[in-house]
Amino acid sequence: MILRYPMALTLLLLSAASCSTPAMAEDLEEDLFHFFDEFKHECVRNCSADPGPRECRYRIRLEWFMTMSKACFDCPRNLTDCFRPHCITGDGVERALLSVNRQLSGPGIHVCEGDTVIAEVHNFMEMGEGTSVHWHGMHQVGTQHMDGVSMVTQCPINAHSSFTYRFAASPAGTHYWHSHSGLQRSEGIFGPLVVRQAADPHAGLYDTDQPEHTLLLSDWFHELGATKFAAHHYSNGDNKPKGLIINGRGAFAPSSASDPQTPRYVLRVRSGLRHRVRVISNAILNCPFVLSVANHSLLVIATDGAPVVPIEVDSLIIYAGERFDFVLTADRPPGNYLLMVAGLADCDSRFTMARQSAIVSYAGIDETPLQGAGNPAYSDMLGRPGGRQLNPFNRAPDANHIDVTSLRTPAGWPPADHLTIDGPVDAKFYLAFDFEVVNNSRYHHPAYYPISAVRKSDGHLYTPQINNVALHMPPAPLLYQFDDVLQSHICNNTDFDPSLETEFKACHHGLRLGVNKTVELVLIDKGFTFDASHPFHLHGHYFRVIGMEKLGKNVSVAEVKRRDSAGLLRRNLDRPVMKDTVIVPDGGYTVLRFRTDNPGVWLLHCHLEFHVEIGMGLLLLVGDAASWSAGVPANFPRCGSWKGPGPDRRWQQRELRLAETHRLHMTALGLAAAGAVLLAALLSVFLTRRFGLRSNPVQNIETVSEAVSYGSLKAPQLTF
Ligand SMILES: [Cu+2]
Repeated sequence: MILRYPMALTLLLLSAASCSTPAMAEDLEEDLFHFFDEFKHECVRNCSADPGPRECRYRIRLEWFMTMSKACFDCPRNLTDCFRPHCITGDGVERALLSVNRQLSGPGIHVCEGDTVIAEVHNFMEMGEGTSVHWHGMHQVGTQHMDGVSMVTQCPINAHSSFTYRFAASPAGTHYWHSHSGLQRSEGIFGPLVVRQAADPHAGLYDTDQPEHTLLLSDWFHELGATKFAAHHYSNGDNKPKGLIINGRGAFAPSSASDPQTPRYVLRVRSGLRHRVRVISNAILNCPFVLSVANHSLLVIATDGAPVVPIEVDSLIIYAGERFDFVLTADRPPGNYLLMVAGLADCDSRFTMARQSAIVSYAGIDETPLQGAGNPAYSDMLGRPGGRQLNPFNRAPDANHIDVTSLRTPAGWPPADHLTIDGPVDAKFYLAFDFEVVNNSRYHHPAYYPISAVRKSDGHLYTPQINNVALHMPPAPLLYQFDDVLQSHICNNTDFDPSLETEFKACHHGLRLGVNKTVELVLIDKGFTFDASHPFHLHGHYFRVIGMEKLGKNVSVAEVKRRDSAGLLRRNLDRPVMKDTVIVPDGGYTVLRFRTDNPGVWLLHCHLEFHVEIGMGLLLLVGDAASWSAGVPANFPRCGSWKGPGPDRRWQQRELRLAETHRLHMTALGLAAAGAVLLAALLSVFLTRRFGLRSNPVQNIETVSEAVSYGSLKAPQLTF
């Protein structure tokens, strides 16, 4: 025991000496974190010149971290410090977060259509929570078990474990990835996913398409999402985001005018060139973003990955989960211009005025003087007054407010006509939602604090539900453990049982659909309780948005049905836009059509985190259970048995080789520094232990699965 300390000290000194060489610092960094540079990854390339396909490997490390941590040193007083490795600034306000590779946003994945994405997700979250990653926009044809929805398509990845996603990058376009477990998306687990294509129908409209021109927008709390969630659902905490970030950066109002501000994201452009800009909304709460660029117009060319007939606007509104691509032509006098994003609804001037900007900086112009200036007033960030706006918020369209039903898919696109939806409709469903006044047993104890006994100001909770049913997640992934889920707990209410208007119901909310059918969904936002807006996202498919209309402040299902019978619902079948996320006007409807050409269990849900978390979703069960599980590998991790597939073998081999190289390298340095064989051997033992620890997450699944049995599945007791 006594001897150990001097030895440890010697080793510490030695390793400190070794670390002082840049090469060693780099190796340690590579070894402990394996972070990749999103802009220099080998798969970032010109997809016309080099379409591939390639195998693109990524390592994603999820862990708790802090904004403005010690890694930020003297940021923001010293601006350079704000760009140090692992310095996550957010909007400059200190908070705990879940980080991906100690970055915010998580690193972007930029590939070409048809590449295989191989993403190894390591769960280093110390609080022990499970996780999963959803590839928002990927259709996962034939690989539905890679869709990343906990308890639908996979078991959560346990703490101290890893899981490798492997799927074909398709369809092309601007997408993103985010955690699909609990509230982790609100804590920071999200990043861009851009799939470029060899033959883009709009290639002639832009000169550059750089990964650096991808903008991931998010509302941003100044506390944990979990704290905000608990405060809002169990007490009278609000659900209004304070801040907003663009690519993980931004400046929040400082406490005094002399306080320096954290830097905003800089979008570098070149005079005279047309730049393709890709925008993604990771909105967590009801915070639609209006985006505009000072003195520049936006030529919108795609949404949710799919091309649209180009349309020029002054601003666009993007809802949670949506994506828009536009061409920004640098045709103004060289200078710095603000790209402005302002939050509407729960982020507007009645509440938090959440807003943020990025700096569009022309080549040769220094943007640093602007960095200290902070954001303009909220009212100056809403787009040019009287300007043309795409995707308006809760209002009827007119010449200056163009909703997405006015967008058209370019003629001849997509090349395959599998999305034809103008044939007969095989099945039609009305899906109506609102914040229902029901005694939600999760948040209102029926005896101690029923909804009827709690004042609104004390946290009386309205429950967002679809067809008066809350989606309660199954206790095992339906996709391949269908028989482990009680069939009686799968339900829906497409007949609108009136008793459920006042009685809370939760179940594995599901709708069975046949394969290769044309399905029409009429989404209705009844809008009686609040003026909210719910963006709906469908996994595994594109849909066509064929109709959308705001009918009034609110509307009943009966009224929409009556109008439909009378032929009064708007339907356009002339090249309607392809999307996977769409808004439903409050007090109105949106009509979608899609082909059920991708069998599996697919989530259709509101993309606001607090809403889906308490059940505003529906599972589309396309085809039969036997066909779903046939596509899932036999050794895929199961819930309740914890038998895992182990790591990707080739990846692991590469890891072992890498570790071996480091061992040799570090041993050699140890020898040189100490000049003693004995010490080198001790060092080697020390390092072996260290590296043994490092590779644990990779090996963990197998070790645990062989050693431990976790017993049988039990469904929790709820109101079914
Ligand atoms: Cu919602």
